[in-house]
Amino acid sequence: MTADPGTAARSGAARGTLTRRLSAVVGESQVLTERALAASYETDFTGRWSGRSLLVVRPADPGQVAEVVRVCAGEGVPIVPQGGNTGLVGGSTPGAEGTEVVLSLRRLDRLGPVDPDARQVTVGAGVTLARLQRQVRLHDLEFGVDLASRDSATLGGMAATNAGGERVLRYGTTRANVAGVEAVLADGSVLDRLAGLPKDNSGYDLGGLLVGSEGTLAVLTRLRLGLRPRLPRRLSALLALDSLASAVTALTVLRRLESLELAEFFTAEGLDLVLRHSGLAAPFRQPHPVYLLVGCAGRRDLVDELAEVMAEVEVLDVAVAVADADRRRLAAYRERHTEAVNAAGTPLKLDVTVPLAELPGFVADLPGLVAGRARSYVFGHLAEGNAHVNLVGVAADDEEALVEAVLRRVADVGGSISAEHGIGRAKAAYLHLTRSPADIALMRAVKAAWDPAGLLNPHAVLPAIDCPDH
Ligand code: 2HG
Ligand code: ZN
Repeated sequence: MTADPGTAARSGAARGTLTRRLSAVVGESQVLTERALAASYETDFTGRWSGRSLLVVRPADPGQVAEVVRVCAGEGVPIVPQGGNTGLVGGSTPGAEGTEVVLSLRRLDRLGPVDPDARQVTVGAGVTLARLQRQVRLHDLEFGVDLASRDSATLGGMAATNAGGERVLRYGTTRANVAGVEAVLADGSVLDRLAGLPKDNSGYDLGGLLVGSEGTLAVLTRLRLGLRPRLPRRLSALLALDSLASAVTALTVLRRLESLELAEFFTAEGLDLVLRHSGLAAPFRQPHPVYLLVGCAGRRDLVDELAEVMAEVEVLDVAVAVADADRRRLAAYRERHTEAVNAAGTPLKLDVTVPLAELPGFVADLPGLVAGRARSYVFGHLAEGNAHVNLVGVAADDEEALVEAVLRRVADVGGSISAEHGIGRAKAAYLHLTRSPADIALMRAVKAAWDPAGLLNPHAVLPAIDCPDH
């Protein structure tokens, strides 16, 4: 379709005014209007979510973010906030229309001093997880959340999406590790809930509501994060098992270990893909149906502790690692799934969670459900029943039907259509499968209260229209 030249000229003029006004706030070099410069902000890691921005703006501090939001609000221009662009549900990339400003928070990278008494630290939204980890380690402390994209994922993005990751079974999701937030509201005013008071029952938890709101209610600029003492001893083990049901049984036993902090599952198909993609040597002499990567951290001898409970676990094979390099090698078999799947083709990613008792049946049914329509790779976080269903080779005209089939199955067994990646654009149309009409109506009312003009990440989370089968 050819654009009406009149409309194009008008929108070109509007873009020129916006560019000038934003340049006055952040400096000309931080407003990216050229395709080549904006491109990396417009496409996600998988290549599935690719759009066009009106422009990309890169403020340096919370004050500039407030000004940028004020200018955009004044011009009626929608904003898509973006952190490290590691999200997987199209929640931080623009749509195809070229009407949204991408607001990159990456330059908000101030890392405040660690407060060893409160065990807290204040960080800019653009600080990466890996940088935080390095810094707090110097104080013998650590941050509870860890995930494979740690080198690029920013704390602002992690809070906005309530990222989960590998250690939720011990330390909870990002929500449990955020003590306070600062955010710019839709009109450019600032919500300051950064004090990090462990007790504060003075009314609604406004900052808490922003965690997991995916940039639809406000723009997170700074975070007060809770830290924990660093545990000196670590151990990883890779268990080979005959089925996912056996992995669930093994987990029940392993949970007696106070030191347990991660339990990640993957299957023979996924490991085979990782080995072919990475060139890593296989962990065992022969392949096995299911693998469980276990991680422990504590103060005592973890090898003895693990050996004690392992006597009750039926495994086909096991590899144990204590030295950092060996632990990293075992972790790579699980952590390199995402890149290996991506190399196999642009995946359809369904990050779902089902009650743990339902997980083995759900995963066993998947190949039948997608037979002849996709290759499926499933891996994830066992304790939360969180399966990352990656479908490769899906025909474009079958995508919707396939997503719906899998997500309906999730709903049927009492699960959630998003465990940890969020709803973004990818799942908005399916929200009604696991959230009630009353839930969605309340979410819409919350959205209207925070963002009356609907300019903050307008296409994320809430479906554009009410779904018919409500
Ligand atoms: C993980 O657990 C991430 O590695 C990404 O949540 C999952 O690639 C995926 O589907
Ligand atoms: Zn995950």
